[in-house]
Amino acid sequence: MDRRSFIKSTGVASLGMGLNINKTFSASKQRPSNPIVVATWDVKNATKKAWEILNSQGSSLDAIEEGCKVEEANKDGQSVGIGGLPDREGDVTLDACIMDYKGNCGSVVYLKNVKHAISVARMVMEKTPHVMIAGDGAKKFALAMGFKEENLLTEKSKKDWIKWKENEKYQPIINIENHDTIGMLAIDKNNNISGGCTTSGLAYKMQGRVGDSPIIGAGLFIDNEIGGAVATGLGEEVIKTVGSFFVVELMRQGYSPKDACKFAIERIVKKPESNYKNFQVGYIAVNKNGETGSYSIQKGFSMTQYDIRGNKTLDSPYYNKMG
Ligand code: SD4
Repeated sequence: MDRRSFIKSTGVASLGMGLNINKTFSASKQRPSNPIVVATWDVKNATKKAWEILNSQGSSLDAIEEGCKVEEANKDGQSVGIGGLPDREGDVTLDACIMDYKGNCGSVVYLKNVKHAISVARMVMEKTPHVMIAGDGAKKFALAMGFKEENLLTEKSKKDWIKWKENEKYQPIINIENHDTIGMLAIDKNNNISGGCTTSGLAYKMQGRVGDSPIIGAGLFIDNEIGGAVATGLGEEVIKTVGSFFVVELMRQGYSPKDACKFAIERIVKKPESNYKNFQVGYIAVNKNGETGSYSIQKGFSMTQYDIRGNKTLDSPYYNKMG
């Protein structure tokens, strides 16, 4: 089944193209008939876990946390949780954030030795008066909350890092094909939207570097009246355009999720002297109707969607047709 028939389009989308600037999303009172979860890249085990929770009356927030945890615990995934590729000094550092349907959010930055960064982010949201906690403080907080300290650098990631050190290319390598940083959006049976994002960031990043993934508005944004969006790829470019917030605000103006993602990608590639051919950014989005969409700069991005029709990974439309 191709994406066009898989993702139902509405008149609202085309009407909204650049016209309804101040219009509140007109279909926001409609309820989706089923829960739905979408995630960046091919992460069917993660969407399956989230779907099980959604389908048994669980909240979108629980679905997001448990779904993201599947990838964080997967040692073979080299851009999230345990097994994530380290920074240049060999340290694995995690960034994550979570946002619920009430507009609450929590985030951890530069977290070491605790694999479930998404759960720590949720604890920041629920147990502290703050939104972001970083570095040593984040780890201290996690351990105080009962999280287990463990070595996140697997033998495979250590080997890859040692090999990388032979040349030590200063530029981060943007592997556009095999990311598994996970950004996830879910709507539950009560029609409430939550989202999360968790990553070990760019492989071999400078020590202390933080990407878009833990930054609310850049890596993730949820507005329960409108929808949600989450980003993957070169975080610096997402931060510069406050990408996920932008996608949600475009949906508020009436853009379909796919068109909103496309517009936000074009904002990046059309910047003066953009070197977009050398990096990847991808967005996925869902609106209050349960319509979904994605768009990326390069070929190779995908979105996994689990709804009543099943668990499917869909190739994303993309901007750079020249390769
Ligand atoms: C970052 N956006 O740290 C993340 C990396 C990523 O798939 O998404 N990788 O910039």
